[in-house]
Amino acid sequence: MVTGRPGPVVLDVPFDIFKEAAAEETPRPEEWNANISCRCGADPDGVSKVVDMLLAAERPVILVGQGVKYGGAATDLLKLAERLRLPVAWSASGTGAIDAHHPLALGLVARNGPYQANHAARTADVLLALGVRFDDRTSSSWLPGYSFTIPPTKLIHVDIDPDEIARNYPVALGLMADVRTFLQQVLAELDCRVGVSDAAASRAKWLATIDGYRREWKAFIAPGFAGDASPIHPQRAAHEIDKVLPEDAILVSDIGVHHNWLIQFCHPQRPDSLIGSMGFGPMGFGVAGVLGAQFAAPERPCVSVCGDGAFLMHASVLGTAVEYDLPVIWVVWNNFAYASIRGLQRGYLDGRELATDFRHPHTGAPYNPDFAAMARSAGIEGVNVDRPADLSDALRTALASRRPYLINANIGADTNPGGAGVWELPGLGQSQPAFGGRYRP
Ligand SMILES: Cc1ncc(C[n+]2csc(CCOP(=O)(O)OP(=O)(O)O)c2C)c(N)n1
Ligand SMILES: [Mg+2]
Repeated sequence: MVTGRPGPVVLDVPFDIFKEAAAEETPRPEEWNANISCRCGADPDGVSKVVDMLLAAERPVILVGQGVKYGGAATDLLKLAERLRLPVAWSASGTGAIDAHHPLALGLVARNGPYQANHAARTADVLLALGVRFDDRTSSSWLPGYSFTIPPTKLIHVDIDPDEIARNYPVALGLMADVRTFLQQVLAELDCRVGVSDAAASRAKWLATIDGYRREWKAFIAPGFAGDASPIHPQRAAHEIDKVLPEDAILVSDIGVHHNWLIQFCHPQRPDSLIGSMGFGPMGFGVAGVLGAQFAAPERPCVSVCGDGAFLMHASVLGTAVEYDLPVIWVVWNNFAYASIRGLQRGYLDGRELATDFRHPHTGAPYNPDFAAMARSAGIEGVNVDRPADLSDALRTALASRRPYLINANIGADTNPGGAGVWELPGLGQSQPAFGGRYRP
């Protein structure tokens, strides 16, 4: 689906259809699509109510999801946020909808989201949710007081898919609309109102409070940036990758614990700077998806960060990159484990582990095939790195080469990214936040 709520579609075509003649020439999809608009606006009374609520709010937060990115609404989001000085948090899928360096950017709301994002979202009096579906990770498994506290927080939920509205949380106001059209309606309504600049100015106290949360969180995570040890500390690895990537790079994440580190510690500047399959989560999305990103954006640097487990499942991509002359880069986050699953086993099964560690049968030492040598066997440059500075140097070299490149990075597996939220596996129990506690209004 390329209109409305976009998403993957399976087309199952029987073989005989391929050799049948079509009655007519197939029209060019972009030509007949161009005249179909799904950008429906919200009910005008609803827009007026939204503006009333935002102007009266004392602790407002905007929460953005995939709908803002797919809906091409990032520019209008920024206009609204700056006009009313509204802080913006995001779900994993909304990452990049606002430049993560922007002073109003709060970060990820999730079990592994930073304190300022989770705490602002869960103490907000009005939450304007745009194109978000409130999945379990974003919502700390819907346990109140960790990601959200709805109610008493008044939720304004805007989505193009009416099935999402009020599905996971009761709404104070639910509006079916295309997010970009809705934002333009709100901006137009603000043009007609008095007191807009007073409302924006009165936000100073709330923003200063949030800055305090941000400082507390920064002090909490500071030690993770410091270590130079080998294997590389995963927080440091995410940081080294983030600092080297140019503004126009597309980082395609795979599924696993590396993904949790990336979405917490990378600072994407554009809506498509950091992409992944955040919902269904199929391993291999990042290993192979980077080829698709490079096809779609031939001039931009495309970098996959993928787990060692997923890379081994999909190593055929090496040949495909050579055949199609795609200068993609893989950073194999080699932690010698299906580490995300091993973490769950350790956390929820009294420390018992099963088949999630990769070890040599005779020595018991961590084992994996030599991924760099695999790359070289395909005619692709492949290097091994063990230290943080070598990781950033290797990535710089890979980016400069404009040729396919594989960096096999030895990264620690025993630390998980902490956050201010939680997660519950039904029947198995609930994790505790690494920072802060439960908010009880
Ligand atoms: C195709 C597929 N199989 C299984 C899973 C369940 N799963 C999620 S993460 C994961 C382990 C990933 O290991 P790795 O690629 O090494 O990444 P890490 O967690 O170590 O960073 C598994 C098995 C999945 N998401 N997709
Ligand atoms: Mg792994």
